[in-house]
Amino acid sequence: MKRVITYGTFDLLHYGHINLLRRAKALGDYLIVALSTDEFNRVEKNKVCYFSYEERKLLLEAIRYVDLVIPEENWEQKRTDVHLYRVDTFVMGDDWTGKFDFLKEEGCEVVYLPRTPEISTTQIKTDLHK
Ligand code: C2G
Repeated sequence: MKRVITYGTFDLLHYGHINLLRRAKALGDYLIVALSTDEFNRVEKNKVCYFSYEERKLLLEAIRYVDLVIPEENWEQKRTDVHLYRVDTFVMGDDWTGKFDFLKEEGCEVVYLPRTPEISTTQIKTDLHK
């Protein structure tokens, strides 16, 4: 049972997120998504989500690739999460390349996957505003 984890806000869920989650799940048997809480988004990522944590969690739990959704409340929890959840592989989109390599020290494989280029929540909001 190979366990994979990834982190993110996943607001205005779109096919770029789904592409990431599908490929992350393909790297193992069980995919955990650590979902940024509203507080973490606001304070640490300067993001105001359209959907609340509970709504974003509901959406993610409906995705066939996702096995468990946990809260992401701070930047530091990754180091303990990988032990707490017995994670084999940590996955992020390649906009984060290099940023989480320290997790290799915790015995975790670190994989950065290419982002889906043409879609983003910002782009969606801009287009809808036109
Ligand atoms: N993503 C992607 N392609 C896109 C948009 C997003 O592959 N077109 C990926 C991102 O690279 C990330 C995941 O989908 O791996 C979630 O994206 P966000 O919700 O924007 O996550 P982010 O704000 O980068 O938060 O501690 C890590 C942070 O919580 C990551």
